[in-house]
Amino acid sequence: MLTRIDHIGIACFDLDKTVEFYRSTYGFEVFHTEVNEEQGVREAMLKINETSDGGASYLQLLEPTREDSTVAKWLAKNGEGVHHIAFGTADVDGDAAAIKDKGVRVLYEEPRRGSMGSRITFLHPKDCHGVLTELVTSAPVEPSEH
Ligand code: CMX
Ligand code: CO
Repeated sequence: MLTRIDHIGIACFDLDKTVEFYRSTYGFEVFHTEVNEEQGVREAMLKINETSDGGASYLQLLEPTREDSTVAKWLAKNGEGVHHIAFGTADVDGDAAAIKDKGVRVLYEEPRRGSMGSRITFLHPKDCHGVLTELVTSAPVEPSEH
């Protein structure tokens, strides 16, 4: 069951400048940063609120680390902006299988590693009315250095 908005993924050209915009404009602080080489991104997670299921909701600011990454390709075509939405679930495997059975393309055979040790998969935007949709099961971990 999808129980929350885990994050909104926002693609940007310059992560440090974008982090500074969210800090100085809204007062959102960086909760966690990491590089995910498999996804080809350097990212910052800004925690917006905690939720009643023990999870949280974040903004995920994404800067590409290489030209051939999905985010670099998307930025070249669209410029900066909202790239995807992610729903949180306690069971990404079960929810992905159930959604696949409804005829929506699930992009990964098995969930892959996402932010902060989470397990993630994606649904094809063309099957979701134009919205690239991620499913996330969080890992119960402490924030890392940033
Ligand atoms: N939102 C909505 N539509 C999108 C999209 C997005 N983010 N990215 C691509 N599309 C659309 C394109 O506009 C295009 O539509 P048209 O044919 O009408 O022009 C179509 O999908 C195909 O796009 P493409 O540019 O040819 O891109 P690809 O098919 O190579 O890749 C996708 C699209 C969804 C398969 C790829 O982006 C993907 O695998 N995404 C999942 C991984 C990811 O996004 N990782 C980065 C974030 C990591 C994280 O959140 O942790
Ligand atoms: Co994401």
